[in-house]
Amino acid sequence: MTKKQTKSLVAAIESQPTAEQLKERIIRHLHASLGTDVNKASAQAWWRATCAAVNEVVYDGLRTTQRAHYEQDTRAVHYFSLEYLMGRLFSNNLHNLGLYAQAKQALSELGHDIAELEDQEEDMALGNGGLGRLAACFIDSLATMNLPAIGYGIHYEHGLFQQAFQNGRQIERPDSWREYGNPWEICRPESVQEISVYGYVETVYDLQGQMKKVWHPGRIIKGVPWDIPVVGYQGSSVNVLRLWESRASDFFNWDVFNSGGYVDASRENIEAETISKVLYPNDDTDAGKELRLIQQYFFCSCSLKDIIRRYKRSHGDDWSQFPAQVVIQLNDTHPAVAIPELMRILVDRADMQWDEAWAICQQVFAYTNHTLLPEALESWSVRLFEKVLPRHLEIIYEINRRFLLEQVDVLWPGDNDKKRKLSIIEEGHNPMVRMGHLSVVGSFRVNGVAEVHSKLVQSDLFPEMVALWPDKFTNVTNGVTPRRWLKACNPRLSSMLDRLVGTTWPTNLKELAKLADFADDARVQDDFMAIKQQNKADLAKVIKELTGIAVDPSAIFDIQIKRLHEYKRQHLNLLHILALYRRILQNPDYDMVPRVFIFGAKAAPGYKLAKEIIYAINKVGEKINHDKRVKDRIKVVFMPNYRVTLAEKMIPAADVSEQISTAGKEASGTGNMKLALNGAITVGTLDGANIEIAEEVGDDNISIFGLTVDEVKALRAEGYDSHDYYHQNPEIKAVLDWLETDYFTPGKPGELASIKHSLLEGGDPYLVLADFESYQAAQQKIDGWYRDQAGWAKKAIMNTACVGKFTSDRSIQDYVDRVWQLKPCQVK
Ligand code: 475
Repeated sequence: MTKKQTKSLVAAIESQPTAEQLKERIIRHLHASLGTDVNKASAQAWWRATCAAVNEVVYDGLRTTQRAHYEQDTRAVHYFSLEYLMGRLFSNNLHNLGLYAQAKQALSELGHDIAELEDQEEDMALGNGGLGRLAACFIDSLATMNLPAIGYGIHYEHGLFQQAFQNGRQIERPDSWREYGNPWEICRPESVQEISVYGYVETVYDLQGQMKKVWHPGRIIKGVPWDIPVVGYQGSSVNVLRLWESRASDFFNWDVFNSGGYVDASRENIEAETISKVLYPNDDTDAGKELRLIQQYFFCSCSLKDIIRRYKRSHGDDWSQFPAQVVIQLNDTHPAVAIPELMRILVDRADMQWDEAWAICQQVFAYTNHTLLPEALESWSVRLFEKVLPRHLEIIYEINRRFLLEQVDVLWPGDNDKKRKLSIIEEGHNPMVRMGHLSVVGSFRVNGVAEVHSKLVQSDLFPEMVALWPDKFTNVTNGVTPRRWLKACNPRLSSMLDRLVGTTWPTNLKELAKLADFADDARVQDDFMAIKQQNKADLAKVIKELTGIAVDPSAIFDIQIKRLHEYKRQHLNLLHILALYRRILQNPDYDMVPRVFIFGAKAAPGYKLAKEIIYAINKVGEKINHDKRVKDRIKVVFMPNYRVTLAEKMIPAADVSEQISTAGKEASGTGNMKLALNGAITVGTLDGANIEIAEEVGDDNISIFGLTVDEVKALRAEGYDSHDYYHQNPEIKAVLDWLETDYFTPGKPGELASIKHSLLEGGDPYLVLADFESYQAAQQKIDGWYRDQAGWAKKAIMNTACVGKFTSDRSIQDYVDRVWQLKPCQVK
């Protein structure tokens, strides 16, 4: 080969494939990878062939990135999370590779609509909600910013359940996202790990008379890694999300098999495979189940061993560089068992002294708190811990003993109350391991996810820990990736932004601020509103398909999308809808801008009241949607099976964003950011990141209502009685009483009464009635604003212009500066 030929070959490999080349590749994969033909291939086969063609580019990037990280021996962050809510990868990967237009053209020339092929992909829904989606946004930003990073998690066979409605009630079906294989994942049998659980600990003395602890495990399980390439935007790095699948260990089962226990052996097989079978569907509650603890330990142990294997490749048995090379971010306390596991590996396996090992641990781990809800704070019964991880319990006791002696007793000598409060072990009839305490003690940095939340973590959750280690605590406000949540999901608005502010906003979201100069420009206002209108028309079609409900795109689209939880107060939204409906019935000419109230939410399968709220919204919706007297001023839509893919269709079409949690309860919220970015106006409380959104967009461009964190505390302190509001506000009384009749559930009075009861006899724990009046005023304000279309357009534009802060790239930069101390690694 001549020099010239070599050069052009290299250029061809490095340059992006053209539409023509993509076409060839797609057909080649149709033949060679899928064994089918252009004439008989199904849509599914076309989609798979296209994925395979795209993967040729992805794998190039993957190899180059991994080689660069290895050769430069980079420090890397290891993100430990039980959840990754990835959604679909097809259009995301195409956008990030800059291949979307080419692929669209290639497919169209082959007779296929790219949007139809996109629908062939199942969502990768390996998470519950905010915490899982945040992890997905973060790994997108890490790759885009060329930061050496690897995400570790569990390769669940079944992700979050699929939701359907049966007579208005939620029913759950298993999610089988990879029943026929997933084209984005690569199995890596060469990197299998084995982990142990159960058994007992033996104390032995070695030849020097040194005491040693030996754990004799009761069960060995194999962890098989699946790698999902994470493609950074615009040809930057391709990082890896490594998810562990559990299998029975060959080694262990041979023993059982040989001793005649064939049936036992297959039972153990099934038990081992159960570990990665299913994602726990609880968002914000602690499951406390043995299998959940095993899940947590399984993936932490596999991941740590994987990290150590890679470290040893460059550093052998010299541990001194370990903290310089490795930082591990714990996504909430769910992976906190990694702390005693690393101690076990260092002390028991690498024969390190305790102090040296502990010094390493405390330089490696950092912990993010995502919730203050007491029911979500993880704790494990000591008895269960001892059964599953006997050696780890001993290590936790030792961590705790030293902590109480060397830290707590030094600052507060002889103060047993402090010891009781700070102890990692909660004493009592059924002693518990407090995973939050363990995480704080074992980490060098602890952060909350919005300013107000980080303050509350310090003042209300861990005040004594702050006294011990003031510098440990910090804030990193959440963010979302603008590649998925604007560029890919809202192509119309994206092209307009490209025209007005230039094309660098996807990686430099502050550029959107330039849009503010056009906020008063009538042409820009018209364009912005026209785009919103088209997006709403698209969503109206989806609504019709999924629910049969016809909605008018010229109405206000008012959207509340998030997990269903009392603290998020979907029932406050419902009470307001009921109040409006009642006003219409009382006054047929009641003047309001027509509004479509759209919900999307899954309830945890065991969360009764949450399911009742879904049922109530569906029943009230049925009645209102069919009531001729309403004259289409109100429509109520509950979208079934809310998930990332549906969010991508709803968010670009929102006029109003409902962010109405009780102040102090929503750690941050991230849907609030996505909606504002796409030009929706927030109706919100001063909670979580709403506060920071309000600071950015200004009071004219957001409708704030309700009690503040301090007012909530004060009201509770003086003794909140929801009955006062019920008796004083006739509208509240009327709509609550309405729920007890059979008006919305003909022939079945009382079916919706549980909501009323929770708000009265139940004490209204989330102050729904206290905030009702100010909520309805905030809604009235929205109604007034919308009547002035130019004024509304300006507000919407200002929302998009002013939320550049909330890109996950900024969050990641904050983590780099405040926690990880990482450097980018140029790959090309
Ligand atoms: C917060 N999930 C949002 C978001 O920081 C915040 C809890 C237990 C078990 C399984 N999942 C959970 C959460 O705690 C969670 O999703 N928290 C959310 O994290 C990202 O924006 O306010 O509620």
